[in-house]
Amino acid sequence: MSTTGLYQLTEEHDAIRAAVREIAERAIEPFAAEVDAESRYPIEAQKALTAAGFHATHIPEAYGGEGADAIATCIVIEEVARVDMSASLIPAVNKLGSMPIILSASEELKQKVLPSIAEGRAMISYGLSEREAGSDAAAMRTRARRDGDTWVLNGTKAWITNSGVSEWYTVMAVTDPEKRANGISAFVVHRDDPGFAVGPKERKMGIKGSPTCELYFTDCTIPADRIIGEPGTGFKTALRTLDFTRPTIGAQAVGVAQGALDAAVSYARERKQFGRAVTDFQGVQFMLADMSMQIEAARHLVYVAAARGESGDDTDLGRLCAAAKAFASDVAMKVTTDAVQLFGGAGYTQDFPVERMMRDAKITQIYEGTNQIQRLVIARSLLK
Ligand code: COS
Repeated sequence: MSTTGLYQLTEEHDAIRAAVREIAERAIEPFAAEVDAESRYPIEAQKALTAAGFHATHIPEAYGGEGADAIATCIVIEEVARVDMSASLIPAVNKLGSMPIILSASEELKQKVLPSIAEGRAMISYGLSEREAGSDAAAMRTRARRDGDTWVLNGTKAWITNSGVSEWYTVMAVTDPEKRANGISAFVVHRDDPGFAVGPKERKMGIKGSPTCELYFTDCTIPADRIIGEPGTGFKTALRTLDFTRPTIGAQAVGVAQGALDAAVSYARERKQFGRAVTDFQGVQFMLADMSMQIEAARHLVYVAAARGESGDDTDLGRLCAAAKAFASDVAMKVTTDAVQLFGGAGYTQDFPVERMMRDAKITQIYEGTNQIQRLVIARSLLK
């Protein structure tokens, strides 16, 4: 087992962080409370991120993208999540949806889909889960059968992030039911394809600005060349994708936790009780110190995992990325909960952002694999 995971932040990484922070604070944060309260899509964020080229920085230059490395992509997501987690799903899901194509699609399919995402003309979502196939993703029931020059899809996908606003969907479906995981294939579906429909929006606890819906496939017919890789390789592509994208959920978690800590520090500085600033009390100081310590540890683990994915050395990639996602999201839940606590009664109201941040943080422990599944992946790697 390799335990090394060196990374070096460059001046370019610092410049990206400064640029995204400026955009996030100017063009995204002012709308975050309203986006949450109205459960509406953060269109201002999409426009601002796209105008600055931060909506899908990971797309390689060969397809019109920025070709940013995995740490840079994490920094973008982290800085957006610091002010609005819903908006950070724009760059995060563009990476999740397109990674199967980047990893495994034919050159023709890459050329067809990736430039539209890089140029900001289209977004892409990822369709793996079903109501009865969440953690046990290989139990999916959506089917795809070959029919001449087409594939015909039937079934329903559930909890699909940014559905409705995305033009493209990477969809995993069973092509050979007898082979279970090795009988699953991956496809790219366009929202205008016949037989494709998006269901109503789920009413969620948090990330209310990011639409989550079911996808319906009713004899949905797509050209044969929209399959990603060979038939039967879709499940491996789906899991390998998650190895590369779980650090982005870690980055989201670090971002929302940092946002909550920053808000808690400024509130605690101003708040007076018992005739003095609450920051004079060690009980408050120790809470802030713990929050800072945990965020810093999570941030480094996320960058280590992201750098491992970038390095081409796949040793332990799954374990590191699962660890980064699980650790950072557990930190986000703890830190945002403590931030609400530090605000006292005010923290429980919608007058301050920490209430929203605590609700938003919860999903990072659930999506892209529950933290129980992350621990299973880590344990399997240790015990294999
Ligand atoms: N990369 C590539 N291939 C992988 C892989 C990975 N990270 N992990 C497993 N595989 C391969 C296995 O080697 C196996 O192939 P062979 O049969 O040829 O050996 C195949 O994929 C099936 O693997 P496995 O038997 O381990 O599958 P399981 O059904 O036991 O599922 C877990 C494994 C639970 C880890 C998987 O279903 C999972 O990650 N579930 C959570 C799904 C998830 O994250 N959902 C969120 C959706 S996105 S919001």
